[in-house]
Amino acid sequence: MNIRTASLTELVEAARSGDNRAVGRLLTLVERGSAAAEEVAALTHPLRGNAHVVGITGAPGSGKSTLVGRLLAGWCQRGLRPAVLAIDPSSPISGGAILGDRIRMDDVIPEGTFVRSMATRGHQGGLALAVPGAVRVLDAAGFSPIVIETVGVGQVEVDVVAAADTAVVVATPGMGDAVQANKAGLLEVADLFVVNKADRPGAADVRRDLELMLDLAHVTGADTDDSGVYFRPQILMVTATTGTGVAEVIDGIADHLKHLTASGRLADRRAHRVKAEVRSRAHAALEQQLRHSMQSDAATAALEKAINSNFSPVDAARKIVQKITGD
Ligand SMILES: Nc1nc2c(ncn2[C@@H]2O[C@H](COP(=O)(O)OP(=O)(O)OP(=O)(O)O)[C@@H](O)[C@H]2O)c(=O)[nH]1
Ligand SMILES: [Mg+2]
Repeated sequence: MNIRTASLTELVEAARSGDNRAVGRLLTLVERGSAAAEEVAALTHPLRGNAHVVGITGAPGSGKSTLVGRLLAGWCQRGLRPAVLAIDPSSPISGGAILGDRIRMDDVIPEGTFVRSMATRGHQGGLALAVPGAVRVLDAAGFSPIVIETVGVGQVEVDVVAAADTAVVVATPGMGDAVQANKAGLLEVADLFVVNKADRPGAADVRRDLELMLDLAHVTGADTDDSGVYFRPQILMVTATTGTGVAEVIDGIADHLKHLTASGRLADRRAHRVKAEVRSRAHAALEQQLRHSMQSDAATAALEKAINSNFSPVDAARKIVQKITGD
């Protein structure tokens, strides 16, 4: 099959039968956005919907990529077929990493796994559309677990991780990570904490800080969901560079999936994910209409009037929205 000239249906078929080049091509289309991305999203829904989606986040340089490389190897040993979507905040043009010493995923990929970086800058429609689309392609191709690795700094990145089945937050000694994670809202979304670089001094302090914050959340009931289900995230000490503690992380991730299945929460999380994607797609569609509508004569006239101040911005905005909704 010629990857460049194949139809989207052929590409999806090929991806499903294990052709990783087809998977790569589909992910490129999803990443670019536009009509082809929408068609891929439609063709891959709901082909399987069984993959265990694992979000991993942490500060720059906390060792996420090193950890993910270890997890991939461990999963492969257990007969799984994992894939990774690394959401890369660095510019695709400069290729510049935030830290000079970061691990390139290429260096840690075991055979049989699939790893893909997705640049976030200049992305049409943004991560909110690209990530669910990409996850569905990987799921259709039969990969599981599917890891989404993000640098947990912005709200969008936190949302991406929160939308996973299992959210793993990586903290390290000496960076005030527990406090930072709390501020970023990561404490609420975490299902499992990894204290990485446990070979460094201060790791026990990070653990203690996290325990205290979890205790506090439990006392206030902030950690218990609507149906009263309580799951206390484990805090695992890891040295990703040597692999110490990685087996426990693999077990912890599997345990969390068992909990989700047994408590019925898995269906809720997946429903939440579909809802979030539908919302993002509707949002993008409306925004496009708005852009279009802003160029209309009526919008130009309303803007003109608002600038010359005999028309309030509220009225001008209403007028423009009316053009879209027809009210
Ligand atoms: N001492 C020690 N160093 C580690 C450990 N894990 C990772 N590192 C080092 O930390 C540095 C950053 O590791 P990465 O895996 O690139 O971290 P990252 O979180 O993926 O970084 P970004 O993708 O840039 O956010 C590298 O030099 C690693 O070798 C660990 O357990 N102990
Ligand atoms: Mg990394």
